[in-house]
Order: sequence, then C-alpha cells, then structure tokens
Amino acid sequence: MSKERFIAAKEAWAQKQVARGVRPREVRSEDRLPPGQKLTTNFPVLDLGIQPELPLAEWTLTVDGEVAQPTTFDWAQFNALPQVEDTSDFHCVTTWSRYDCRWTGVPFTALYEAVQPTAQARFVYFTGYDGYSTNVPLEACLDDDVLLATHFDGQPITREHGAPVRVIIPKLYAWKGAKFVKGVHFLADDKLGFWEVRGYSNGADPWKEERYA
Ligand SMILES: Nc1nc2c(c(=O)[nH]1)N[C@H]1C(S)=C(S)[C@@H](COP(=O)(O)O)O[C@H]1N2
Ligand SMILES: [Mo]
Repeated sequence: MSKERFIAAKEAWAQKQVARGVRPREVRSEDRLPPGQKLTTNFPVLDLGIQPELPLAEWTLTVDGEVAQPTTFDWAQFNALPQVEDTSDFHCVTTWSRYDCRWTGVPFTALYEAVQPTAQARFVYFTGYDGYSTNVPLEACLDDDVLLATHFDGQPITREHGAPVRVIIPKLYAWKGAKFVKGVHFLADDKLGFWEVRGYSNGADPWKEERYA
C-alpha cells in the first residue's frame, strides 16, 4: 500500500471513531488498565508505512528552538548523556495496552539540561525520520518516566519499533512518543503534530480517554 493510501485509511478509521461519538467514560477505571483499553501481551507495530533504515554512523538528533545551546548529537554524543532504565505501561489509542515495558535510554531531563531551554520554552515538538511529528507540553516531558529510549527489554530497539531512538511518554497515549526520532524542538507556542492535526486529542491522557478532539 502506498504511504498516502495507508494514511488515508488510518484517517478514515479515526474519523469513524469521531463520528461514532467515542467519548470519555463517566467513571474512571480504578485499576491499571485505562478505560476502554484491552490488555495485550504482544507488541503491535503502528507506523506510517515507513520504517526508515538509519545507520548509527549517519544518525543525528537535532535539539533546537527556544534553547541556549542548540545541539546536534551524533550517536556517540547522544549515548554519552546520562542513562536510565524505566519500566512503564504502554497505551495505544487504538485500544491496546501493554504492561511492563522496560526501556533504557536518555531521560528527557538530561537532554533538557544539555540544551538549556529558555524561559520562553513551554512546548516540545518532536519529529521522526519517517515524516512523523507530535507535540507535548514541556511540563509533561519533564516527568521522570519520559525517555529517549535506545533499548527495550535490554535489547536495542528494533527497526519496526522505532530504532535507533524513540520517545516514551508513559502517561500519554503512545502516539505522543515519536519513533525514529530526528528532532526535538522547544517552542514558545504549541504546534500540532501529525495526528493532532488529523483529529486526535491534543491532551492524550489515557485515564481521561482523551482520544479524539
Ligand atoms: N515516527 C513515528 N512515531 C510513532 C508513530 C509513527 O507512525 N511514526 N506511531 C505512533 C503510534 S500511533 C503508536 S501507538 C506508537 C506505536 O509504537 P509501536 O509500533 O512500537 O507499537 O508509536 C507512535 N510513534
Ligand atoms: Mo497509536
């Protein structure tokens, strides 16, 4: 399937959800599974039909915008940043959740400290090598479970899951975490990403079922 047709099909699906009036529930789930989600033990792959091949020798991550130290990291420089491991649950808006995903990588806060955002920075706009983008309030990125992950369950992240580096923001639906991350742009004003301009909620809180705007 061509990229355009694939995206069109995904958009149609999202439109249908909006048309059906998929709305947050009245009562918030009390357990670990957010409302409207089903637990899965496998790991589905969601992408735009492109899984870019990114040799580590050519890979870079550019961090710029409202920062004192705009920086383009190569693979070695990126891996020289502090590392953490964090286990978290993964919630996709298409209703599957996966528990206990063990990620290793650079905490977002380490990147933040490296580039020194200005007082104007309030939003983060992430881009991927596949043309993807998504936007998140800066405050949400500063949680200690937010990572630019290089490893999943102790192994380098596979290509289909976003190699070599993907963003993980466990408290939001997974579309807010860019796979194949290429750029992290600190912004004063919010700028909607790929799915956000196509009707997905900008809030994306699974516990509030913020699926579609
Ligand atoms: N670059 C990029 N990142 C992306 C996506 C994408 O299509 N491209 N899809 C998002 C969506 S909708 C989800 S649910 C997760 C899926 O991650 P997975 O394929 O590892 O399950 O990645 C998110 N990040
Ligand atoms: Mo998703």
